[in-house]
Amino acid sequence: MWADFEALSAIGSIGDGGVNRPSLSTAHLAARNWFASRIHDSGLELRIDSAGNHSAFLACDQPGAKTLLLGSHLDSVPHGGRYDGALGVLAAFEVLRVVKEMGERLLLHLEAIDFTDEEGTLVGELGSLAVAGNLREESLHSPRGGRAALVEGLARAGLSEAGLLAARRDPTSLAGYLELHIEQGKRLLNTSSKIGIVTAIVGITSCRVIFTGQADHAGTTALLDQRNALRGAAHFAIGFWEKLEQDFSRCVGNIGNLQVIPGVFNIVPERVEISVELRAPDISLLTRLEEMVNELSHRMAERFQLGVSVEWLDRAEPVQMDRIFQDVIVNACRDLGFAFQHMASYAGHDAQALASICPVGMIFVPSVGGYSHSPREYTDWQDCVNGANVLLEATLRLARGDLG
Ligand code: HGY
Ligand code: MN
Ligand code: MN
Repeated sequence: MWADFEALSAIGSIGDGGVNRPSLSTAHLAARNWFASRIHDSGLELRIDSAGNHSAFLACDQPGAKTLLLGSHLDSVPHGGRYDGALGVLAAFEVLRVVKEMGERLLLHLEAIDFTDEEGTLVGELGSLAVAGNLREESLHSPRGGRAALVEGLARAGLSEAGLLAARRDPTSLAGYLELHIEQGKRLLNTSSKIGIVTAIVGITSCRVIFTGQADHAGTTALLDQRNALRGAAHFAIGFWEKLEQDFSRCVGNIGNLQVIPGVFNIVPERVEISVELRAPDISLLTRLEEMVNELSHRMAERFQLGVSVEWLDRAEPVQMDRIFQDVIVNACRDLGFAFQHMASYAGHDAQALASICPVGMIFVPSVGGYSHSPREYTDWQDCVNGANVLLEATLRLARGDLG
């Protein structure tokens, strides 16, 4: 697993410990080709579905058996870390290799899967939504990464929109999904726990807030006469963070990008596009966050005589992890002697998309410094191995029908 991790980390490496493997980029496709070749070398069956999801498959000999999915994603955020997603795919792959070596007759087929575009540089949880049958055509027409990027990525990967929409799996064929992932935060660090057992994943929604004003000469137009789109956008941003601090302590929000048009020194900005992402542990809080963005953006537009539109993009609902799967992970931790704690995830994961069609469970290991989505992302290798062993133990328990 270590050798595979080192080899994979070199694909799309940016030299400072991070990787740049946005979904369906040449670096991401190189990582997928590497994964396919490793699957071939392992003697496991390689499967690639019409959403581009890549899997290693290990069949059991039980007629009519269901499949237990294990995995995560090989795509990364731009200039991200080398553990996010990659650890989960490699640990799942290692579990299948170990089970194959053991030669034990299990009750479930096992599949180690790499999902397309978990990170949302194109759509978000694209491959897992496709498998769940919940991918909407509208998501492909106005994806949060932009329509052109999606079309180019699909063409580069030899995929099609029709193929994405046809990748639905029969839910009755799945026994469930288990994912090992780095925590991407600091909560495990300050405790004696070696393992996090995920109880729920927050709901995530994103939007573009677009303020429109009037381009004018920056030198001859007095501030009071300006319809300055950036002024409204700036007051919106400040108000957004103040509201988050004052009224939404259990939520998180981010302004990830702000485009100023025409964006030159001597023209009053006539248009500003703000990329906003909101996350909340339950649906009522997520709705209140959305209402706050709508109200604040329209109030700032009125104050500065601007036009405003809020384009809501995809919304991933908050989901609960399966109780039985959580208990199986608890028993695996106890078998292995690892201290653990239950915790919600403020990061989105493919498990979120699959929760609508099968039981899901997630295992967290500590992130040093809590860093993630940056080259500083790091997890001690022993913690990676601990997580992989918990994944193996939990998989064996589920595949033996040992849910006690
Ligand atoms: O953004 C997230 O929470 C995840 O890393 N895709
Ligand atoms: Mn991830
Ligand atoms: Mn991520």
